[in-house]
Amino acid sequence: MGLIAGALPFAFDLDPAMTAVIVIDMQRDFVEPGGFGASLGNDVTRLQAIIPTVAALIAGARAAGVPVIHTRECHRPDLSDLPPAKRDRGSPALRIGDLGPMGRVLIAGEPGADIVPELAPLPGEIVLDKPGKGAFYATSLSEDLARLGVKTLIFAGVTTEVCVQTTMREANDRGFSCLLAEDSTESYFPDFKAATLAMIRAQGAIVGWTARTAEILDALHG
Ligand code: TIU
Repeated sequence: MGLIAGALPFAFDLDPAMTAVIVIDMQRDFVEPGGFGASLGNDVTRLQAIIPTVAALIAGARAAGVPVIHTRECHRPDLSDLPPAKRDRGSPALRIGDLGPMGRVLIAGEPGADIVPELAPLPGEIVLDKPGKGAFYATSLSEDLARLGVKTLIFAGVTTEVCVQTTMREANDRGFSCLLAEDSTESYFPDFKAATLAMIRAQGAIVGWTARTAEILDALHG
């Protein structure tokens, strides 16, 4: 059991034997120019900057025998899992399913939907394709976590206030203890990231805890 004394809003007990790291949507479509994130008018360089920190978190989890679960926000090529209400938003010039510089935007199997090469899953790691913002909706995540005996989730990935926060809230409602690695997550909007960290740990960890990646790594190996 590793104690993260500096976690907020108060110390967090981490038992690596019951923990998994979940890396949300570190896909080219969100962090590289020409993808979905850029098509929405966002500056993707903010998101690129966390790749080394996320890589360190993943490496530390693997070394500690903690499962790493990767998610990808993407849709089937026939768009059967893309609600019109989702497709009809965003940029009219480059919508989900349209052909962009990295293939069809947010479509499974296209280059843009791939996880960035620096964070590539290892053979045998769970990779979940998810049509929603939350990773529990329309995926096998609940069953996977039950099979692994996981009770605690460490969150990393993008974007903090969209897919990361949605998944944390889903996990919190399902009884998981949730810890967000605050420097392994990023938003296109600094104010939104700060607000998300604050609202997660407000009211006595109403959604979960936050801590820096280095402290989490210490606890994983403590
Ligand atoms: N646009 C934005 O901030 N995020 C997303 O659309 N998806 C995820 O957060 N993965």
